[in-house]
Amino acid sequence: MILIGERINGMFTDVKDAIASKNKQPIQELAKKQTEAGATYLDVNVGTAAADQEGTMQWLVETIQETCSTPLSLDSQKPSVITAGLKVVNAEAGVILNSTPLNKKNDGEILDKHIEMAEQAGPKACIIALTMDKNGVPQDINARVAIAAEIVQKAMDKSFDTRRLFIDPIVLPVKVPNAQVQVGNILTAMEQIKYLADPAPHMTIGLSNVSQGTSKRSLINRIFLAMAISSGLDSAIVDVLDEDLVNVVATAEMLMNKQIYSDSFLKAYTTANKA
Ligand code: THG
Repeated sequence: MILIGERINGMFTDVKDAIASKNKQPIQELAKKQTEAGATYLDVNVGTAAADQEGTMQWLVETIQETCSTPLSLDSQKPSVITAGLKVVNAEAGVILNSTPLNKKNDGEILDKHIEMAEQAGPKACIIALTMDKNGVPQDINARVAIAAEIVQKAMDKSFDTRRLFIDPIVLPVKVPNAQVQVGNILTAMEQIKYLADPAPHMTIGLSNVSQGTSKRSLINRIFLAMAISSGLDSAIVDVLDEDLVNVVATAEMLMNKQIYSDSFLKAYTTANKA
């Protein structure tokens, strides 16, 4: 399972404050802690508070890279913010261009641009493409799969290896009125999306979205993660500092025969995955 640490996101007040005061220490601490907890990539999202999103992305990337060599996932729906991040990122060990919709009313064919940018960034650069287009986030299974098919088609047309593509069916909070049905829709969509290409694209989600505003966040996150792994999820943006959540990943993968059972399977997983 490819785990992308979610914590360096301006949505969290500690990160927002660090950005506002240009205080490197909390950012570097979060980078190191998430790496030790087993993050394959660190998501970097400037949030919405910063006035200069491009400059903030560069400051975050440079600040993290001063202490940590874990590959980064540059997270923004604004192509100019991704471009800014790519100018300073070390992409040798990998980088993800995260939160790319197929296309957008004001920014045009974003996925086309991002595939070119990923090619320029290096052979290990990947893209997380959202099943989202100029009409917004689809609300049913077929529309999600149809957009995913267009995403895969674009990658194949441009000879972009489908293994460098992560498809994200967009998780909505279960608490949003009338959105509860979306959780099941996402699982069914994932089961279909993985057959769109051979080799299959990766499947990823922003796990914590599902529990936003609820009273039992970590329980909901853990159960949904296990269900999604059973539906083909092989990557997720998660709170890797939640040790029980990482144990869910190890257990689900063992139950799906992706890791051999031994009495110490939890320990074996964490030793293999922790830096
Ligand atoms: N798909 C992709 N990328 C994504 C998302 C996605 N990136 C951002 C987000 N969604 C995933 N990351 C988070 C990070 C934090 C939270 C949810 C998803 C979160 N934050 C607290 C909240 O809103 O309640 C912040 C409050 C706090 O604790 O300080 O839940 O879906 N590709």
